[in-house]
Amino acid sequence: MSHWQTSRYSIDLTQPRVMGIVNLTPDSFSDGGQHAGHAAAIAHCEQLVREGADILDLGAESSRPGAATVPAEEELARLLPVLRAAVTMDVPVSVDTCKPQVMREALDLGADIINDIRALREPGAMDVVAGHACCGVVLMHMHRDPATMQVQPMRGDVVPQVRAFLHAAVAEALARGIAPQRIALDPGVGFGKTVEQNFALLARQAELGLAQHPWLVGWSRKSALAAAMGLKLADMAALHNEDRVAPSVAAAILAVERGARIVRVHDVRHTVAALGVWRAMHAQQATGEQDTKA
Ligand code: HH2
Repeated sequence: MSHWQTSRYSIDLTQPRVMGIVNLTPDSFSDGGQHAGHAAAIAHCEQLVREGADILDLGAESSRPGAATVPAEEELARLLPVLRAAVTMDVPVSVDTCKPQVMREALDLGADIINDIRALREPGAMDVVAGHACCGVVLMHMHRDPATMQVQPMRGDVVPQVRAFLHAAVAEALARGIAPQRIALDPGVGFGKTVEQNFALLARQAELGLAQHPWLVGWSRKSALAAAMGLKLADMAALHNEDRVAPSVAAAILAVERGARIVRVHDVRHTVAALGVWRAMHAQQATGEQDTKA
């Protein structure tokens, strides 16, 4: 798995990649409507690309705990004007959606990746992705749905449960003719898991297996990080964005160190800088290993 096949790009994963988040929702928990205006959102896409984003991820429906769904027409009205501009920016563009109608229109406009927090479980979603020649797809684990996931989070050891869920999702996608090199997987940090369960998924990321697919992980600004900062869960939402950068970047680097190939982040500039340090160390490790062999 050195590359991820997407509509227009075969993404080289020999280096970890940064997926920059562009939330087009007025109710997003992290940037609360800041980019709701199309022009501001397009400018934000351009800024993330300048900062070194390898992929843009456009989402027009919030999935924060308790969030309500929006009709497809509204999601499309928020998404399409920004997507039209984003596909001209020379980076792969992902669309974060669960709805088959939104997937179809996004792919028709040139989107490269469908990022589905419901792992193509909505009726018709699998048909759209399977019907496309080569778009990439992210299959993510979510327990229940955004409206209810934190009311009754998962129980017990999440690692085998997440592995079994994603194993089944991949099997179904392959059976429907989606080529394996198109599929990336995501353990779904914060989607129906307790703080401890989220950190178990980080600590034991390697145990998730399914190594023939790249892992994409999204720790950015998630409330589970609040516990590590000595805060109550609810206090994370009240924090200034700049105070959420350091824990988010730390979690992204820990995830990469445990094998993640793509990190989904709000703070692209800081994550790219931190990955520079990670890369510099690994380059020396590789050199050292070669010297030892010589
Ligand atoms: N997290 C969110 C949304 N989409 N997609 C993937 N693959 N992985 C994630 O962890 C993930 C995701 C929620 O975060 P955010 O986009 O910041 O918030 P909101 O959904 O409220 O806009």
